[in-house]
Amino acid sequence: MKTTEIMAGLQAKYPGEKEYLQAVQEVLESIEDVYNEHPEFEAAKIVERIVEPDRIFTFRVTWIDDKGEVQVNTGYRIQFNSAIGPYKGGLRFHKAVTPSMLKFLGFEQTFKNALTTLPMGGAKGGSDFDPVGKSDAEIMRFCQAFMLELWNCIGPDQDIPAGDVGVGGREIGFLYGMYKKLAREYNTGVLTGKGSTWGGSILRPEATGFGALYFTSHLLAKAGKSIEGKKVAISGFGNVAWGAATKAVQLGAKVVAVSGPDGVCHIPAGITPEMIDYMLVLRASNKNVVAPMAEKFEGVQFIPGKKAWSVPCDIALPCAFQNELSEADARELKANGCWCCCEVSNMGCQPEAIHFFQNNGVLFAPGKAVNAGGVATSGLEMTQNASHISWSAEEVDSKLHFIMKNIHEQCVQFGTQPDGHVDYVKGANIAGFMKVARAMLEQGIV
Ligand code: 2IT
Repeated sequence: MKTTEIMAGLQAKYPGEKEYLQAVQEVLESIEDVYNEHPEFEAAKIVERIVEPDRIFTFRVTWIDDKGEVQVNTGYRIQFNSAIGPYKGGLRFHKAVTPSMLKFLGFEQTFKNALTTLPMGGAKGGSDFDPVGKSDAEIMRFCQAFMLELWNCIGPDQDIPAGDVGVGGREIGFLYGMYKKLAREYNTGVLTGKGSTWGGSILRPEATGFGALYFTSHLLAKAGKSIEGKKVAISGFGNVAWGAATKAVQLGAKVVAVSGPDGVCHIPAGITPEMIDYMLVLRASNKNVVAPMAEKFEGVQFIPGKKAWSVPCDIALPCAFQNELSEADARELKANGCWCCCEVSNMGCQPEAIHFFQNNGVLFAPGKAVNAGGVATSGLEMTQNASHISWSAEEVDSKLHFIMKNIHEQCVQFGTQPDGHVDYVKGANIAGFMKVARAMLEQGIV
């Protein structure tokens, strides 16, 4: 296998699918050497098969807004790979959603899910529906219309969606309510991220952020460092940023920045629990702005148009969107003293930013390892649903911690270079790939 050849083929076949091609390129570069040590992979065309989704559902979603006007959106579910378990992955509602975006996310999800140690295949879905400025009633009607098509493609043993950008507990509730009506299936297992009184796992809302900080702690410990007393810059203010800020503070770090599309809130003395709670209010407002935090709290300075990466910090945690951190941002972070970046958003860093970090002594770990605690806890929710039980916060948290420790160990096992340093990008990609590839090989040519 030659990455350049496979990429040339995919570029010709899917011109313009920028995010998908970027995600595939990163994985293939990492695994090329290891892959070529296995002629049985080449014979079974594992790479050619693993880069193509198993199937893609595309459907029209028609709904009526508060003014009585008919609105039309497009919905998707991409069932990417089922080699190690049923399809599993989130739904993204965002105006920029395209098949390319969801293909990149489904592809990443396949390897991420493999890293979790749980039996889950990869999937992703969503819609170009823009939640910004919508009322709760509009969000409900959209979710119901979306599920009218999606329900037939999913099931507790086939495909189990969850949240992602623009889809949180409120949306999962509306989606699940409609699914039950259509499927007449009441065993709660079909979606994860549910409310805790109707099948949801305790700690699922916090899990992506908590898991990211557990991973970061292991990475720092391996490098002989600790998070205590360090300045942390977080981008975003949604569910993932909220969980990350909560755990960072619990571990003794000082969160000096959270951000939104409108700018960054600089918090020199560190975020307080009240401000962390307020992030949830901002998310629920559907306005997609972070500026009101500076109006509400003293000690918060809002800088319009700036990213979190302009705030001096030790540790950068991208928690917002793909490609949110550019090479210029990476240079600014480094110049301001940053020495570690753990990517929490999916593909949050542009390839040039990752190369800059890696070549300039900034510790870096990729999203598919760092943020896997979210889907891992979804897996724990599935287990609880299937056995009709509910675990305590302590039980879920200790399982999540164990999983993140294990993911870190897999990265070290597969990513340690001859000079002793750990390449976490290679480690995560090779570990995830080998598990899925071996499973595909054992299941024959399908
Ligand atoms: O990117 C992700 O891992 C998620 N959005 C969570 C997926 C899930 O099924 O919990």
